[in-house]
Amino acid sequence: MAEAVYSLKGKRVYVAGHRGMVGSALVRRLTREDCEVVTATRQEADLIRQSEAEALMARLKPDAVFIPAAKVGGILANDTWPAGFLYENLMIAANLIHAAHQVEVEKLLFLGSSCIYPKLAPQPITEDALLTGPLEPTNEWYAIAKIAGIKLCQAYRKEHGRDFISAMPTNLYGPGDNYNLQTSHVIPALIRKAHEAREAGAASMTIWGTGSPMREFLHADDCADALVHLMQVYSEPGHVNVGSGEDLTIEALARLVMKVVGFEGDLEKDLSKPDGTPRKLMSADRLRALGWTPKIGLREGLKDAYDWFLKNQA
Ligand code: GFB
Repeated sequence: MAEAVYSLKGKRVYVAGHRGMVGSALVRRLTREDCEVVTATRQEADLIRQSEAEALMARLKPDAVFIPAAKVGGILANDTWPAGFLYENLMIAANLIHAAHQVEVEKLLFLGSSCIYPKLAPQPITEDALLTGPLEPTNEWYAIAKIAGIKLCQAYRKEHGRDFISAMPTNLYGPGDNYNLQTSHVIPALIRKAHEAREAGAASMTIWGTGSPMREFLHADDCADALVHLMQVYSEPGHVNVGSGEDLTIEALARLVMKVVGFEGDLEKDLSKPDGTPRKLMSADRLRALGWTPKIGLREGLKDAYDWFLKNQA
């Protein structure tokens, strides 16, 4: 178990993007720490606007900052709106990290994504694979913005001695996910498709692509727990992978979701849709060595996500 290097006790902690899936999981998780959580809605401060981000940070004067705020989406959204994914994510990262430096935030954790790694990185992907090869074209825009965020944290550490760190989570899912079939990630899409196929008594449901790409998944509550842990035990320039350490094919995932939802029809494939990167299993070694392991298995996590869907979206 790694030693604590930063205590959240009695601290004022700003969670940027608290209405998103990871941000809301972080706010839930932080209720177990003896700290004061502060947030702001987009109406109060649009983080894409530098003056608003700086004014907010000056008003909140947090001791610690988590940055899960981002424009996020699945493979099709990333591929369809490259300008939005690059511009908005660059602005959020630059505005918040610089503003945190201005108000002398003690500790900051920036969140990225496993898509920062080269498309054909050796598996499992270790942190040092960053910037060793070309990115996956469907999400290079988002990836470049997130790589810039990692580099900003490192630059402010190097030039100004700031304790700013970065974590790169794998594909996440859980309560509060986006269930819009055009913009969502794969898990909410499969849950919704299986649910609607079952309700309609359909003979089949359709997945995008060949079903052969492999993906690793982590429940948002596990992710939030790992982020709070990193905030307390980690203080290095290098980013840390946050994953479950296990992956499966999209077809196997679809069959598991069908079981959880109770849809017994066939699986069809829409080959006009992209597969994206063939595999992106991240090495979990660095995070394990820091004393953290996931607690929510995939089947259990899918049940939890489906419960949330039934209560909030169905
Ligand atoms: O979750 P997803 O959209 O994102 O897709 P990525 C994962 C895989 O599931 C792809 C397949 O191979 C999709 O083709 N898939 C099958 C589906 N059926 C569906 C469906 O109905 N909806 C969706 N969305 N996918 C994203 C990046 O990549 O991952 C982001 O674009 C970010 O930048 C995020 O990094 C975590 O894993 O391909």
